[in-house]
Amino acid sequence: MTETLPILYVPAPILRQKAKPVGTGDADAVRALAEKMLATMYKAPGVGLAAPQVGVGLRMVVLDCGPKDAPAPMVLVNPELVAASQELAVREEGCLSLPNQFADVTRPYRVKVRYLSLDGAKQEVEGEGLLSACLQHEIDHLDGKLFVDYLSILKRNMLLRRLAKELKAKVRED
Ligand code: GNR
Ligand code: NI
Repeated sequence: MTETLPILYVPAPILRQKAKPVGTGDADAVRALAEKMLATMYKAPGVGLAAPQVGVGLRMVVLDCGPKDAPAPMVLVNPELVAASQELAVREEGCLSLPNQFADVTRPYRVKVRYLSLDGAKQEVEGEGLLSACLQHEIDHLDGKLFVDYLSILKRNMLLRRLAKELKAKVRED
């Protein structure tokens, strides 16, 4: 079994910082990190995970938006949003860094993302629905952005206060 990594919660400062592009030199380390990130994501469980959520300030994300009975892991190195539809969609989102908190978020319905595979090959993926929301949510993490940033100040503050209260209660439990 692959080692999993602790997931950082808001307000960990790295979640608000811009992650750095993955260089060409660190192929083995990046491959090892990808494997640990996938194991961490599946264990959580979640449909995506960005490196800053496990304390690594690199532009790398893992995703699996496939059906449960057919795992479809993806690793995206240096992903970039290159196109987004005019059409928008509302979806309930959660985030492993804001456990148990959910809210409706409006984003482009369809997006195109360019990235490098673990082999350094240029790739493109187009997604709609859950995959689209997930791609955007993960790329946001690399820019220090969280889904609560799309909410009204009132909703955001309510959610962040509830999170702080629940995390405090959780620490008292341990
Ligand atoms: O598990 C997750 N579910 C989810 C649902 C809707 C839109 C985005 C996501 S990503 C999230 C995991 C996570 O926090 N990734 O950064
Ligand atoms: Ni997230």
